[in-house]
Amino acid sequence: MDSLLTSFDYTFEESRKLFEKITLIHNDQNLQGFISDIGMSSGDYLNFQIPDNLVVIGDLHGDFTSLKKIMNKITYKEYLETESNILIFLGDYVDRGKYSLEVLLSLCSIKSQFPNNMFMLRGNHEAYHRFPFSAFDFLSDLHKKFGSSAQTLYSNTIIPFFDSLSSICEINGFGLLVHGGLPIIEDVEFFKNYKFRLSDMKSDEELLEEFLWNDPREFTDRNWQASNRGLGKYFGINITKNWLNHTNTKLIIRGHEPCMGYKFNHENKVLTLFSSKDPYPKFESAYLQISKKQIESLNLTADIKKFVHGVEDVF
Ligand SMILES: [Mn+2]
Repeated sequence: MDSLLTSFDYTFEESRKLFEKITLIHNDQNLQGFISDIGMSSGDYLNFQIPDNLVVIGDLHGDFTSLKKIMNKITYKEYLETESNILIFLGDYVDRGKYSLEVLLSLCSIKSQFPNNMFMLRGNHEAYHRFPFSAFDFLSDLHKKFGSSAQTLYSNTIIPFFDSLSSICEINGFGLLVHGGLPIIEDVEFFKNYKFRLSDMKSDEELLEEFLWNDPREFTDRNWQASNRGLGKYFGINITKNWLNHTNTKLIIRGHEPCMGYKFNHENKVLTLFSSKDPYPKFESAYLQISKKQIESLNLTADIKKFVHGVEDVF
């Protein structure tokens, strides 16, 4: 586990090189469209068959302690040695917590060791340059660490790294993993070529904004309403049911909202995971670890809570 701690000692040059290395890995994977026997990558879209084991981690927000605890609990090196085991992060690595850079560099270091089965999805906090918001502290953290070179590192290296992150992961027959939530899709024509649409969101601002910013809400008299966040929308259960029906999946797994580690919405068809604790003392942190067998024998999506583990052993 100590290799994660080395992220605290990275110099400016080492940080720059690591970000550039991972950006290249992402761009290569997207170009080749192939990751492993069970996965493919195409632009913003990752697509897997159900893996032998799946670990999903929610928002970290600069919480290095929670990251380290989770990596210890899953014994990540042994876990990732087997390429059919997949580890996916749901985005929001930076801001709010004390160790945004260290969390990002640790994740990049894991990705460089296990490029084919560890994946970082993009959160709204990794898209500030596309959809600005007020709580973006990451750049000022970089200034504290690297002084006047911070802006160059951010503009020339970190923005291209953020842009290289995929935003969506679909696991066939199981679910969709995304940071925020479902976009408001009311025209069923969308689903005829949805995989293509999901792979090319660089040119579809609205779709990307909604995947990164939307939240589920419990209303049934309408499909959506404006979000209090100022970006994205609140989506209702009809949007969720429609998506799952048309994509032959059972569940949406997303982060984006602090909660007591996890919560369900939309008749247990939307699972929220939140994995940050230090910046959110009133909430709990958790992660999902589930095997292929367990996925295939899930009768009710609510049963997935048996495989959600508290980072602090609170449940
Ligand atoms: Mn978020």
